[in-house]
Amino acid sequence: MGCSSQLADVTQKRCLRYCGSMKLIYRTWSVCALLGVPQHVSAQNASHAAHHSQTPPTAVTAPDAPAINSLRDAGVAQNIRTAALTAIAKSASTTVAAATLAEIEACDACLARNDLATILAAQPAADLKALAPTLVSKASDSTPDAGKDAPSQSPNRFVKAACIRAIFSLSESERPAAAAAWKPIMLKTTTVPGKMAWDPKEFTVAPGAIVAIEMINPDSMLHNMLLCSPGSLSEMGVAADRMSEGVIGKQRDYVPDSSKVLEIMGLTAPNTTGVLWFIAPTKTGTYPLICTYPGHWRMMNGKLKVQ
Ligand SMILES: [Cu+2]
Repeated sequence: MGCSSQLADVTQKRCLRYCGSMKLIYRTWSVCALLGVPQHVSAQNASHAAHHSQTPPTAVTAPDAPAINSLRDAGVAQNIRTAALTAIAKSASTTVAAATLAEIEACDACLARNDLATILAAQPAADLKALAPTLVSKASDSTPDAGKDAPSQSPNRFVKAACIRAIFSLSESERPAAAAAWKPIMLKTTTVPGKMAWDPKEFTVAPGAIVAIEMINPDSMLHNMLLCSPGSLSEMGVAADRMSEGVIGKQRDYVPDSSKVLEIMGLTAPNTTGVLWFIAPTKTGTYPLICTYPGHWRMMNGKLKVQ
């Protein structure tokens, strides 16, 4: 066998191997197409994907931004979150309420925590009553937040606030006895149309108090409300303004990626009401309340005095 025929032989073998691989890839692809196998078909996958991969079950994508995780990120419509939670609940043969609580616990300090708490509180009373013993035990768990010197940002406080909020969404006669000891401070403010302001804008609460702020938005603009670390108003405001430049800011509801953001009431549409339940910081001080919609913070800020 000459040199040229050897070369032809090798080339032919490679070609056959290549064609074989392509056929296999094509056949696999065709079978998948025929079976209609989507990328994230099962709820189990949805749950798994939500926590362990970059590709969430119901991703909102944009060309120059990472995929949004419907269970962890801000800027996701509530119906998308609810669909993901419903899929998880179905696969685990549990209620959406139980699945949502599990996600809140897995969330730690994720940007979706208040939205998830809203979904939990909106679940049917029968499901919340069934979950009540768990909600009470988690709400009463004082381990990480106990004591004056405990960190004021323990992620556990999000779980506690969500559980208390869910219990208080039940009518008084439906609540477990333990709830009688909880005295939430119900605060209310209204956005002033065209003024980029809240009325009122200053509140005082005790350290560690259970607080609910309701923000009624009769304005024609979107507004949010973030509780941030003392002295961080300008830093958070500038960070928020910077988020107006790319699509990521919009996707994240203009919530700066900072540990100084303590509590998040997401963007609240015109003529709707936002609600934020939280456990007040254990450290006394003046905590800024900020609307981080770009351009709003200089005028639209307030104070939560913890004393
Ligand atoms: Cu605003």
